[in-house]
Amino acid sequence: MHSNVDTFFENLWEDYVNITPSAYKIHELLADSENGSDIVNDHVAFRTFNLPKTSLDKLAAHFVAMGYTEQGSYDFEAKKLDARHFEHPDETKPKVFISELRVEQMSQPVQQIIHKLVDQMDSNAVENDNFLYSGQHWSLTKADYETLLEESEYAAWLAAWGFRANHFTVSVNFLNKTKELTDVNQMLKDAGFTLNTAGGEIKGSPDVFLAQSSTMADHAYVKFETESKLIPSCFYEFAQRYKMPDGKYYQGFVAASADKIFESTNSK
Ligand code: OOG
Ligand code: NI
Repeated sequence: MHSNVDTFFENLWEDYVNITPSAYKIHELLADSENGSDIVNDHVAFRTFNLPKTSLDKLAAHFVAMGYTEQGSYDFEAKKLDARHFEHPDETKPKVFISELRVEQMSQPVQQIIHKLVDQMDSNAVENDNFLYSGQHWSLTKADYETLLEESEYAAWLAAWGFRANHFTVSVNFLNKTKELTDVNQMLKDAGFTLNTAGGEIKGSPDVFLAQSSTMADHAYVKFETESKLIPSCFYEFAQRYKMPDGKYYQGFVAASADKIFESTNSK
């Protein structure tokens, strides 16, 4: 288990940018480095299967060991996912959003493929220091990837990319250049990035104390058993938080918005 939060996020970032080169350009675009202002990350997100070797709880244990505590839980009926979020006592550390697929609710063929993958994992792999940026622990055929993709884009993404940050999230509140998500979206579009428009470019609003947007995922080559293929990898998200009536910034997530953010790894 990691003890140093900063080293952990540096390693996680390194793995993420490897398959998400847009992230560098987005940092250049939004950070005000001439004035010494860097990007603050609102949160990072992970995806997993709800099987004993890979459960949300086992991923979360890494964060609990780093001082994080569970703060909220979310249910995604249509996508058959459960999620929880975790916060660190130091508010400048990114929040963590972990979701898991309810494997038992998938069709028999899909369940069989997922079990075939997870059976290839070392039984204690999830406890390794580097597990959360260790990628794929199995070999996957293109045919199996495509079967998963037909039923659950989430399952296909996870089968292809394994365990790693699915996205980092710029905290718009901490930017120097602007503190408005609409401005950020315009800057991104002017620079040629494609935004996720599922449920509208902006998901959420001041009414739910959180507004979010995201790019559509980059594409990167993934190795299947006999060939490589260019598929959606990871994306970048942007979050603007609003004050609640008690004067504190909302720190949770919004299920209706998250439901659409998941679609940032869709092909179309
Ligand atoms: C997570 C999607 C939800 C958010 O901020 O609401 C999310 C995912 O795509 O794995 O990140
Ligand atoms: Ni997110």
